Amino acid sequence: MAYETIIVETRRHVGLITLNRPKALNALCAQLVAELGQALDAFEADDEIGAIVLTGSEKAFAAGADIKEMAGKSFMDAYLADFITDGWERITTCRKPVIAAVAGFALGGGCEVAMMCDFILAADNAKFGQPEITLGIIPGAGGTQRLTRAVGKAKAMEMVLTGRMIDAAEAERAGLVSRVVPLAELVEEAVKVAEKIAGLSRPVVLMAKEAVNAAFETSLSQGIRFERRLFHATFATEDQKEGMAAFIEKRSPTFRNR
Ligand code: CO8
Repeated sequence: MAYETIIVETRRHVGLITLNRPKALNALCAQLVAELGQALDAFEADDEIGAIVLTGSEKAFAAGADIKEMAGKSFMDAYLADFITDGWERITTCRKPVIAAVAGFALGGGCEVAMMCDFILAADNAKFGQPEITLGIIPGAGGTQRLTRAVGKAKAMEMVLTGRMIDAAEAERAGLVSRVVPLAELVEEAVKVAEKIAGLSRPVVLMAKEAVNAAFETSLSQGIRFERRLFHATFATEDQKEGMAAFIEKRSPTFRNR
């Protein structure tokens, strides 16, 4: 598949997608969003791939939706085309884990795309923000919802109402990112984490991801019930037998994704 706005590579059992519109700081134009969706489809369908890393450049993960593309849209253009469902949420339907490796600016739609991933590893130069208000719009790809769930009302409200950016250290303190690493190590660290996940039992990884995601959609008691059912289901896998036997025999497990 020939892509023009992203670079797609495979590192062992990891799919690596690099947003690649450097002149526009990886602004998320329609073509990029469509290509991102195609690359995710391909990695989802590839049995060799166990986890996916999504990254940008050292200067920008993505500086938002493409303002030049959006500027002339009318309400009717946006409404009738349902501007946003068009591929934008594809990351959230991925069953395989997707890690965002964020360096530089992750603004507007860029911050929203990072938050759609399962977790964010940030470089020490990362900056997160929802500056839409300064353009006369509000976030439209989950910014008001996912940011609020991640950092709480006070910080989300300030960021969304003022457009203030937060740096990597503040993002880590607020719980938006799982870890901050030196810029030079970001992609390799993210790939290493993804390789670790890819080396575990695929069905059990999918169940773990599904269970954590249930925490955002259910009451505590429903979520715990859901977790319990999946927990029970892990005992039906060969990988559970292998994982526990390997522990008892003091050796490394070989998971067969069964
Ligand atoms: N869209 C289009 N082009 C952009 C964008 C963008 N979001 N961001 C940067 N660029 C372009 C600039 O226009 C410039 O291009 P050119 O050289 O042709 O003029 C080039 O990238 C470099 O940018 P700067 O010269 O501005 O670089 P600086 O280092 O001086 O500044 C900033 C970097 C601070 C990141 C600055 O570029 C900026 O403020 N960018 C806009 C950030 C922003 O407002 N993002 C939010 C966009 S709105 C949005 O994301 C809504 C999402 C809704 C989701 C629903 C979608 C369906």
